[in-house]
Amino acid sequence: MKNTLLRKLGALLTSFKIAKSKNSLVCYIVLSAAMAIMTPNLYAAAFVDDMTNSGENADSLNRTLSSTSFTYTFTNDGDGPAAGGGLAFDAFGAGGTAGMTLLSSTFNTGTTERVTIRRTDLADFVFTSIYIDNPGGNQNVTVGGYLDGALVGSTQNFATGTTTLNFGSILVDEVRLTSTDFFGLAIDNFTGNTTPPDSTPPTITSVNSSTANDT
Ligand SMILES: [Ca+2]
Ligand SMILES: [Ca+2]
Repeated sequence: MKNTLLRKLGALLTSFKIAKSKNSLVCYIVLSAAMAIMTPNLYAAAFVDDMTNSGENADSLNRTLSSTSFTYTFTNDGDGPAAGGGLAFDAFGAGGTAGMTLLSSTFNTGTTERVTIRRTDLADFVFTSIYIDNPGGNQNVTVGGYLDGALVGSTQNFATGTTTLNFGSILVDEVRLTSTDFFGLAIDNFTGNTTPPDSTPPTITSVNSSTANDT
């Protein structure tokens, strides 16, 4: 009777150890998968450039957004930037806040000017939206996201007035604004994420059991 009881107790302890070990293994696998999924996003940082703390007028400006440097450039395409700086900071942003104004050097609708926004290190990022204030009488503006020089999705064209152009978080390495003439067009609230989402499926590289012959 005593031996039977001991055997039952032993069997119970053994099954308890196995269950505990298996639970540990399940926990390990779940945690590993969770870490693999979460780790790439630890470095992702949403950003919004509300154009504050600027005050510069230049053809090219670096702005630090969520610890990442972005470069705004009024290129030499078309008539190029106005003398003294094609990118000027004014208070024509959303709701009368600070905004960045774009100025072509000459009024000539036969040529197309271009302003680009890129990470300074030219790495990919996520582009979400940009606010536009294009005064009445101005030429239309076209905005698009590009990756390795190729258009991502579609460009959006806007005439005059104010709007926020939303691109739904596309992976790009360049945002391009073009117009046959930039004259006082203001941009503001350039938003996105500094780091592209990780498209690689998570993998578990190793699994260790706490006991032998128990997997
Ligand atoms: Ca602003
Ligand atoms: Ca032009």
